[in-house]
Amino acid sequence: MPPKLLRQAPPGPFREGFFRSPIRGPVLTGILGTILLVLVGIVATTGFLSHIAYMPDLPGNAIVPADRDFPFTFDWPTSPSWLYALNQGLHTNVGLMVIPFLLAKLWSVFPKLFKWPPVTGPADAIERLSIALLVSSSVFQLATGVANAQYWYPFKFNFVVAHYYGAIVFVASLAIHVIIKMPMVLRVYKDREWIKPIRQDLDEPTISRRGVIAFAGAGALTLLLGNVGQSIGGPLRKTALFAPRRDSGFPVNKTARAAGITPAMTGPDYQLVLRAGDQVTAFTREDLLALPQHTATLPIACVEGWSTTQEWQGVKLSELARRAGAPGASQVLVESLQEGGVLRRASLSGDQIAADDSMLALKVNGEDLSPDHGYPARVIVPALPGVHNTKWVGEMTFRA
Ligand SMILES: Nc1nc2c(c(=O)[nH]1)N[C@H]1C(S)=C(S)[C@@H](COP(=O)(O)O)O[C@H]1N2
Ligand SMILES: [Mo]
Repeated sequence: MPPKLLRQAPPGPFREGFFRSPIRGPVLTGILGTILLVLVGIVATTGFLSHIAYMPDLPGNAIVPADRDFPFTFDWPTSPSWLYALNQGLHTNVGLMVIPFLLAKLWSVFPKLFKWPPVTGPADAIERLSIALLVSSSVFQLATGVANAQYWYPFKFNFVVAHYYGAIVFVASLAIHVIIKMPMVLRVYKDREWIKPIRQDLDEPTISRRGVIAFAGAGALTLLLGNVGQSIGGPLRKTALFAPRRDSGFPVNKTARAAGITPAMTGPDYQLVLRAGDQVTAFTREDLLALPQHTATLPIACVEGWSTTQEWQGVKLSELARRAGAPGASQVLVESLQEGGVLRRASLSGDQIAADDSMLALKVNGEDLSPDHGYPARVIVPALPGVHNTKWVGEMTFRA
């Protein structure tokens, strides 16, 4: 028996019958939960795959390298070239589609927030705690994801670190939730009796259950149509009304000015320094242009979900490895002339160096790279996240 104080619910939303809609209940919540489970399954899978493909040297991570050491490289495949664009297109677009369904589901269970007494025992307390974690981590993941894709950084923490650990909390609390609720959801699909309202004294419905699901579905479709153009790129980018910088066919992630790249750094004195063991080799841009040139049409696919496909021309990374004195190199650390920022360097695995189309691009669409797109030279590798396409490359350190 709970203490006397807890037996009588306080007035307002804590009293049964306060919420009047008869369509709330296990059926609506169960169906919305099933839809969300499928969508969130895609978002979580592609999210962790993206993290594997990116493998940043996270601060506070065990793989953080000593100065000039290599961040951990993962041997993410290099073909098909659109692999990462597809992965991240799914992650960001399906992630957006989650929002209306999550809102509908939260509406469907809202009265439970005012359950009285608030906890009935230890098992109930653990379940409610896991739901609190699930709701807050879902909101956190969606809010930080959308903010990042919109180039809006209202938060002070590092996005990649926060979004990654947020995902772990989310998946763990989701697993607990699914295990606890699965029997109820299965019953929804088996037992049609549940369709009847649980209480008879509520108001007449103003919308059907199907109506709620269709309404959330229409919201999801609207978000999808307003964003997917930037994932596909090309002329479709213009249809992406919700996406930032949709007017540019060839978006710029960070301008040369924002990265602190001055004309003096990229002028006649520019040199690309290649290192392999004790060997140091330097190339001017003229020297690089005199090497065998390779041309390939490849996308840049940003973690933020946009992609753009262009025709690149430059020197194959395998050729540079040979010139550096490390033919068949197993890793390379690429460093930008840019002085600060986590994106100033990236590392590539042996297969990624060896891939036929991997290159240090000097030109795009037949013209010199523009300062914002990485002049004098930038990395372009197939199938990898945009973060590996380091701009304004100053040094490459090969490991045999
Ligand atoms: N030095 C440097 N290289 C960089 C970046 C950066 O901030 N600094 N951004 C990366 C990211 S996140 C992407 S998506 C691509 C974008 O290339 P673009 O600006 O030419 O479209 O460049 C990559 N190369
Ligand atoms: Mo990016």
